[in-house]
Amino acid sequence: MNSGASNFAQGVDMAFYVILGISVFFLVGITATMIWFVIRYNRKRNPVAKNIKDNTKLEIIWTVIPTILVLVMFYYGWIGYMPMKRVPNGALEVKATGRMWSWQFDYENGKSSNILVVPLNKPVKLNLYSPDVLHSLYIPAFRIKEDVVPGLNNTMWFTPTKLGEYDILCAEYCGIQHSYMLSKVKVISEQEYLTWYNEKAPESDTLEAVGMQVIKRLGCVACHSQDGSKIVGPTFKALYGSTRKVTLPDGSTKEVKADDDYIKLSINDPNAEVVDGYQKNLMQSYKTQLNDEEIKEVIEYLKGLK
Ligand code: HEC
Ligand SMILES: [Cu+2]
Repeated sequence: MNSGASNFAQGVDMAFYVILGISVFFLVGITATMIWFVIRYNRKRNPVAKNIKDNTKLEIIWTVIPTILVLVMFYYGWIGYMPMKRVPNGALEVKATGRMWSWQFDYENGKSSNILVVPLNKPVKLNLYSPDVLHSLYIPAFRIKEDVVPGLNNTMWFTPTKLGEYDILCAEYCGIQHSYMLSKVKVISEQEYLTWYNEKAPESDTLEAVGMQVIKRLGCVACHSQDGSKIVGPTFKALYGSTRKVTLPDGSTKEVKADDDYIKLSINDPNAEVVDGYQKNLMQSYKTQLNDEEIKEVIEYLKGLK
């Protein structure tokens, strides 16, 4: 195990080693005693079995010692865990969105990123949000993990104590591409962080290029390929202008042409017209996450994908 890169690493590692130590002690102790008993009390050495009556002293010892050991484990677990629930005032707040199947981090000035960028030695508070199913944000190097639950405002916090890049994983099975829900947390100096935080994303001049950024940022590409292959949803390639059969909520089907209105409907209300051969309820509505302008940009991008 590496030495950890946040303020919680020491407490969590301590609890881990204490419990590991106690477990190893008993594994060795019990195994050795067992082997000794097998030899000492086998039938050759001890032909007549003896009935041993209760022994109060022994019973007190084997009640008190394990109780103390369990409390020791609880104590180290508790002092490692408690600080995780006390967010310091003035922590840098970042909204962390976990969705099928990507992470997105939104900063207070509107900056948005698929990796988490944080300044060294500053407390960071993550406000966890899921628009679809249960996810869990896990940063092993920081020794922290918290569920990202739809409809619940969970939070987590940490202070990064080492420069570098560390893995972010989803630790709650959330569908077929769960294992690809990877990201990074990048810990940089405060100076570099301020530069990063204040730099504007390079302005793309065409709607089409902005549309591609929207699709990447929101992780649509986890379900929609751009090269014609079928993943969870239909490919984006040559989608615009083509015709498809869709199923309406009442079960009837119809043919539709993928024009602007259809694409807008597909994004805002995916279950209104479900493409033949695909499952409904997999894609969530992006109504609250994409405005009309951004939808227009996405449409422009789709038009270009011949
Ligand atoms: C979790 C997987 C998933 C994600 C993420 C997702 N979609 Fe979908 N999408 C689907 C599925 C499945 C369908 C087909 C069923 C349906 O029509 O609802 C679909 C259908 C569509 C269609 C209609 C396609 C066609 O061939 O008629 C469009 C357009 C679309 N999605 C756009 C988007 C955009 C834009 C995003 C990102 C903002 C996105 N999707 C994110 C799964 C997803
Ligand atoms: Cu997940």
